[in-house]
Amino acid sequence: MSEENKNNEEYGASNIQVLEGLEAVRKRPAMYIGDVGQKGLHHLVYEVVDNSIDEALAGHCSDIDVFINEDNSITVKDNGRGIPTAMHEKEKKSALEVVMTVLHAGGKFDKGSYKVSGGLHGVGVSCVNALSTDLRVEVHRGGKVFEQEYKIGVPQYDVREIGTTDRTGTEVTFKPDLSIFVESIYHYDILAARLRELSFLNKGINLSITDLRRKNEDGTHVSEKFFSEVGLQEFVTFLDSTRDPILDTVIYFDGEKNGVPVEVAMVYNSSYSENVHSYVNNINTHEGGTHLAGYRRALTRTLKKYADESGLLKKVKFEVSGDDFREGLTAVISVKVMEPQFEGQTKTKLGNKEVTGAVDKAVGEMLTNYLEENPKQAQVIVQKVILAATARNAARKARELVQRKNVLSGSGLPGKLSDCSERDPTKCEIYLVEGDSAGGTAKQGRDRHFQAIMPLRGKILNVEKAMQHKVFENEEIKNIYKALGVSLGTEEDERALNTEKLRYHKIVIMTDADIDGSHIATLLLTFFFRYLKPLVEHGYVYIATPPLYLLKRGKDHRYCWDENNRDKIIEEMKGGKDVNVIIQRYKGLGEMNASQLWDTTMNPEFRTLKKVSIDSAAEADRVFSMLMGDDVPPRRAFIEANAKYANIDA
Ligand code: 0RA
Repeated sequence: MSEENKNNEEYGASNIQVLEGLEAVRKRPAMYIGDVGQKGLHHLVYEVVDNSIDEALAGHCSDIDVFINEDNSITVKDNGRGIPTAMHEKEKKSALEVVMTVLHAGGKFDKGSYKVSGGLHGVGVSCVNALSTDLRVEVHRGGKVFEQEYKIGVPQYDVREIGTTDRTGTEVTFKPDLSIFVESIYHYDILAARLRELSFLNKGINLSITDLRRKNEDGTHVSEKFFSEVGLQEFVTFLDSTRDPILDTVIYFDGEKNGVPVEVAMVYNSSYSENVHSYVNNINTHEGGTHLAGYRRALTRTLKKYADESGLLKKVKFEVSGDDFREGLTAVISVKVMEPQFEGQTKTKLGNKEVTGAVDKAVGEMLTNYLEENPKQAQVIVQKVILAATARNAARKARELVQRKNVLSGSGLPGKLSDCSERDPTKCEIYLVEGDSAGGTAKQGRDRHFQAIMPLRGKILNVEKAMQHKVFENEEIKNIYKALGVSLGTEEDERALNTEKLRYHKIVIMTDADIDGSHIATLLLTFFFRYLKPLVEHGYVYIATPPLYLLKRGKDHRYCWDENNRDKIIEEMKGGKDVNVIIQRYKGLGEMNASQLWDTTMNPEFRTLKKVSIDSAAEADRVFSMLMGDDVPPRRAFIEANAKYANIDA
């Protein structure tokens, strides 16, 4: 066989492999990017940005700019070295084409570099390419500009030179394939939150986002820049910006232990909740893992030792537990691991055993130094721990009372619950309804076969401001636990939640479409986020969307959910004639009768339920503490900015 033929054959073979790889991605996109909803759609952007972050971590890139283009496509531009364009020996095509079309090819070129980014699914840019109807890459490298375009991952021509340049970098523009994704719109806020998070996690990189679909009043496009000089120190301060700090500095470590880069920052505030966020290779490890274990071990050991030696614990008559050291603690732990093993239900739990020791060492050292150098602050921490231990002791008693009552009261279901007859939790729904009167309507309107109704009286407790024992003593909250069938954790881990006996896989919050209703929904969401988080993470929590208007013209009755829709329907109903359509504005659920409520809000065939999800645990944490905290101005600003999403008449 001539050399040329052989090459052709290899070229053909590698092309077929490429097509097979990309085909696999298109057949089972969820396997590669998690899902094909809003998360997956945004994940495409992270996947591309991660490549640029890697280039920055390798020390070759300082600026990464993201654009949401007018047609809802995305451009990610960096000033790195540019993806190599030379012929790739084995594949017999440009390295650029290989990176863009072969699964997992991205990182393999640059052996020396510390490739730790690469996203949760770590699939690389080729996967984004396979899931895009159109993708264009432009590389500035060696004084030349190169480009290549693809359709659903298939190159439209060989990599070509299109000009000269005096800079280096890579620019990728892609348009998601909407025959694959069920969501199509990019949300500025979601992308901005992730870029902000990335800026904190990777100090020294200039990140920006620009929304070319929207303009400010002054004519410029909506845009933000993110840059963090001091990394996680700024992150914890940002997370705690609406809480009251009790220390005057951030406790911080940045270095390498046992060959593992570890960065940790922590602060204490006057609240009762623990907010520890952990990251591995820039991925939020929701389920924790070995790095978190190392952190907790060192925190408890070091603080306990200090507290014991200080003699401050002498007066405390009961055992101080690990939890007591973490009340009011906000911390971020970020490690970079070469070959991370991700475990757990959502693959966000770090399994690498060697990391525990590394983080333990780092945190032990950081805290020991801090306590030695800051005796006044150390006192403040120990006092806080004693307070927490005292409260926990009281909480334990309250909880035991709840647990005993659960056992004693027969079926253990609250009297206010109108249960459904179905017993398979996957088919069951529970509506948490604002007020007894709406509860009554919902009870009449529901399908009692699979829908349970639980009316809630007025405003439930603001758990953000309450000590744990107050939460467990609260009647309304006890009833929710009982109705759901989840039990409170045991003493070792108070926040552990037993969800095996969960009685409903849809938990629907149904409140009035007014300011009070939104407030009640927010209080409930705060409670779910802080005390029943696994239910939110599993996607069991929903928000009902009752209609805002009923339009009547004779026998023609129509519902609508927003103003635009209302005006359109009015025109339709008029049919060009000058008749005035009757408009009824619903403020409360109570204004609807049972069949209207069923038709519009509860009937699975017609209703819209909003699934509650946590895109960024850190951002959710900050928002909840802000919404439920004492500081009014940031709350007002948030509500004003988001009212349009929530149908609130502010
Ligand atoms: C491999 C090798 C080199 C650069 C890159 C990958 C690279 C990839 C991406 C993806 C987005 N932006 C990027 N920037 C760079 C360079 C190897 C060298 O120049 O020696």
